[in-house]
Amino acid sequence: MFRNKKIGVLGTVNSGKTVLLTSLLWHLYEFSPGSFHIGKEKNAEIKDANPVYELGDRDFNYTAYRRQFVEQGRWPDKTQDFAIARCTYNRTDSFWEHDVTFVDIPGERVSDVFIWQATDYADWTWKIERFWSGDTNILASMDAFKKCCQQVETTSASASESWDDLVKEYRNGLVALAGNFSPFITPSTFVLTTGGETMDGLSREDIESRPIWAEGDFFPLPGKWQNSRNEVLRSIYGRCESNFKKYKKTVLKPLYKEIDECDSFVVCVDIFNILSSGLSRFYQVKEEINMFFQMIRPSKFGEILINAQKAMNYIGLNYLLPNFMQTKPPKIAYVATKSDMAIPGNGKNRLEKLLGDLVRNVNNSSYVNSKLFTCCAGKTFEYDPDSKRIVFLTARGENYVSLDKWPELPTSWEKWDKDQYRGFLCEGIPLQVVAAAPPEQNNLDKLFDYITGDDD
Ligand SMILES: Nc1nc2c(ncn2[C@@H]2O[C@H](COP(=O)(O)OP(=O)(O)O)[C@@H](O)[C@H]2O)c(=O)[nH]1
Ligand SMILES: [Mg+2]
Repeated sequence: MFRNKKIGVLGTVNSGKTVLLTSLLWHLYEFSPGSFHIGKEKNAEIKDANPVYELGDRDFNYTAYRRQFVEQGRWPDKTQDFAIARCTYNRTDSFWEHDVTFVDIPGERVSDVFIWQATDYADWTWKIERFWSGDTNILASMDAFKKCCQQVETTSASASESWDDLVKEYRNGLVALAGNFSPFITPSTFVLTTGGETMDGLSREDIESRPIWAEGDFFPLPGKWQNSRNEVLRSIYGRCESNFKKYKKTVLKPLYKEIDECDSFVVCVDIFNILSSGLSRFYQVKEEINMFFQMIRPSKFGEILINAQKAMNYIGLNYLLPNFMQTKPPKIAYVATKSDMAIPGNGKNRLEKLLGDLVRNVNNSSYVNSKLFTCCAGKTFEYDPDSKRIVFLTARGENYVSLDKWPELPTSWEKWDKDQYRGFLCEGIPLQVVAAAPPEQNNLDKLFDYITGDDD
């Protein structure tokens, strides 16, 4: 008998989702009791773990990622915006056969929630307009675009010239929002293409020619253009409308459908990146997680369902609910990733506290079960107490930082100086890959037990 579960892994680009999944699958497929401790007694074992490939271009590319680790000492490449990993396995402490699917969800797409919820393009432009008017940062960033819209209404320029002007101004607006770590960059393909490319390392020229969406740009236009007597305005409006429709269908629908089917979620947060990026980044990540559970609201997290479950459980009549509703509360595992960067001493406790403070009030429902984790999926930084140095490998060989140069985590999200945390930006290669065994992990096993288990 199979026990099926679908688990969403949510996080902004570089929060560590792909490495976490690669490392987890690796530990399952090449299980070794000494390096992955699961079960009540911490001595259960995984048997017969096998990948299930069936989705073609959406399959999580485990084999390639693992090979990059082992043969090239490289972190996984970014090749797709979202991916799905499915596997089956047995556990020595369970008689079920487990069939678990992980969905790697880019947090950036959460910004598109207004596109997703709009009934059509006109509805979206109206909602966006209303939303923008309450946010001074967005208004400032989009000021030139709005002026450009007004200009287009009065100019005699051709449709294609006006189109190019509008694209340029909207793109500039998005660039400004991205620079401020706004959580509302939509369409989000501008910051994360469907091929997984971000804006990191792009030159100014690259950015100036970067499409908003490679399949067809679009942006919110004044509603009155739809039925305007000016043919140019009508045609520009029509073009946006049709690209909007296509975007919703091809970029958002497949992803949001997966999200809706998830039973539980792992939310990956890179605290080190937030500390070295500043307060705006903090709000961006917080808002993204908030919007995900409150606006996208995956089915299992819906108020109505949860209230029904709660009430029926309370009066002991759970069996009266239809089968699909007789489930345990959905789970959220909040994970501070890359925990090897927190050095022993102040490290893990502060990391967990910062994570807890960041996600507080995200999900107030008492029927959702949530838990905090600090995880390392591939140990990269190691403290050597003899030399009092943090040692790590890079593509050019071994490197180190002395302990007093390594940033100490703050105790809270009070005002902090991001420059103080620049040290967290240094990159290493996971230490274990040289031996080709699964990367050394920390708490990945605990996370796995929690999120795939039936207790708690
Ligand atoms: N030190 C450390 N760095 C990590 C770990 N996991 C990921 N990273 C770093 O974070 C980067 C982004 O990870 P990735 O999984 O690709 O992020 P994604 O964009 O969320 O899928 C990697 O290239 C590594 O540099 C970890 O466990 N420890
Ligand atoms: Mg990834």
